[in-house]
Amino acid sequence: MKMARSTTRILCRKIVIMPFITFEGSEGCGKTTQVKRLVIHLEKIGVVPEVFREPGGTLIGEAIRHLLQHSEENHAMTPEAELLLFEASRSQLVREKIEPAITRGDWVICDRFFDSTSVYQGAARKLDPVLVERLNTFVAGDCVPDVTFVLDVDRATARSRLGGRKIRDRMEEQPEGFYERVRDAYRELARRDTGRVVLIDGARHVDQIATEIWRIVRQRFALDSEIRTRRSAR
Ligand code: Z5A
Repeated sequence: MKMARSTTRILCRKIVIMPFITFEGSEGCGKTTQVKRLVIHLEKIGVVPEVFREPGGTLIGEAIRHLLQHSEENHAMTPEAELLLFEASRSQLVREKIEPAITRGDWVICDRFFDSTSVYQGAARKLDPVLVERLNTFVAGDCVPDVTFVLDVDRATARSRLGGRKIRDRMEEQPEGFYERVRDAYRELARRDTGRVVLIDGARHVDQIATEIWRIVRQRFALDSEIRTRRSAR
């Protein structure tokens, strides 16, 4: 199954563009806002992407999301159980939604993916990073994003943006050092994987960030020539 999808993808890349794009960063960095902005840009050129979020995106995934974030029982959750629940949600999402969408030739955008696990459970929770990477590979297989935007903001900025939220989830109740490790780990990821991961200054105005992301997407997936072709065909 995985090999078949991979082959299809390589063959199809020459015929249709079918990128898999993920957004990452600490809570309140503005990911969800930028996912919506990118969708608007894409829809304007006739591309309707499939959009998912993690944890969640499937019936099982949404149930796991509730267990992880808001259920009454979750205060006793161990870091190991948390890791496996995030991976379980992703396993469901990859097989039920992402792989079929990519195979159909759809664009896929995901609000968080396996980098969140490397950063939150690996770096911030300090679980064995080698084990975390093995689980990520086991679950995602060759479903690796083509480009990952990491929105980088400091803690004060993120907090001020989330200040109005009345309901805080379990993941938002960590000590400050936890969030410092999250930010550092995302920056380190961007330094290590320059081909895939793009660090974006998320402290700027929403429009500026959206413009930069759209420019990068157009460049990476050769959309400018596609847009010109469509215009001249009108
Ligand atoms: N987690 C994990 O530990 N391991 C994993 O493997 C996975 C996840 C997949 C998911 O939480 C939690 O699970 C997350 C990581 C963990 N926890 N933490 N901490 P979630 O899905 O509920 O939420 P989130 O992913 O952390 O995102 P968020 O809190 O919803 O924020 P966001 O998507 O980054 O930001 P936003 O919703 O676009 O913006 C937040 C506010 O800021 C909003 O009012 C916007 O209007 C405003 N905003 C956005 N951009 C700007 C700019 N540029 N300027 C000013 N204001 C802005």
